[in-house]
Amino acid sequence: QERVLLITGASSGIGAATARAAAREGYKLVLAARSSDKLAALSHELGTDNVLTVELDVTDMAQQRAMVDHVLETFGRLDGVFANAGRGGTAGGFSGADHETWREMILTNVYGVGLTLQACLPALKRSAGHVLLTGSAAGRSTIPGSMYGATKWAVTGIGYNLREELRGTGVRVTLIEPGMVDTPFFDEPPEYALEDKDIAGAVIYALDQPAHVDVNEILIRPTPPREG
Ligand code: NJP
Repeated sequence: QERVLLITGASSGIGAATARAAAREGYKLVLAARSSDKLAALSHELGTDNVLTVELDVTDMAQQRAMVDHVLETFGRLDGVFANAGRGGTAGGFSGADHETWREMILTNVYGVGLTLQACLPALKRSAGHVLLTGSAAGRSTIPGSMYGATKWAVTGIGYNLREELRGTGVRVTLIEPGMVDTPFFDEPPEYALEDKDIAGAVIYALDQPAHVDVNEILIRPTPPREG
């Protein structure tokens, strides 16, 4: 039976690259983000009938629940959720950053992940499915003045606490923790960075392990350039 994978933040970057990789692996896909035009273009590119696109703002619980209802009506099951939607922060540190940007970022990166989980967990428990979360290397280290990093520390905590809550259900939880990835997340390309498909490969690796293998977390950083 083909497995059904839902990806939030599927309209660009890591989420879109994961959709491409998962389509090659034969997954049925649910692609969710706010930009329905980009999702439609990606679905067209994938060229398969096994794709459902859903316009979703992860901060809206009614939309999250409607999405899961739509998934179950369409595919009858849900096997994996990649809670990947997220946004960056703003310069200025704790003394001076724009606090309205903080609000949007915390709502998207932390609250939105919680809502995706709450909406999806009943279906995932039925299928003994898999939760994957886009944390960050920034959720494992310190960045001076970074509220963004703090939101990703929260995602690390969600992963750990969720795994304990789900113990005995068969549902696995994997934290995907990228360093810099060259995606539209950045206005300017980073000096050196991973590619979005590098992260997609890690997601597929974790998903494709046999049921007795629980990949807890994958931390991936770009290799610094050779000197000299
Ligand atoms: O960035 P980008 P990435 N509701 O901007 C969606 C983390 N990360 O792929 O809604 C629903 O290409 C947005 O879609 P749209 C990062 O924190 C990155 O790099 O249409 N969706 C788009 O599909 C994030 O968690 C790096 O605007 C919402 C997607 O999120 C994840 O990787 C390093 C939304 C963002 O795609 C993917 O980011 C790292 C909302 N309210 C962690 N708000 C890196 N790039 O270096 C945004 O450690 N989206």
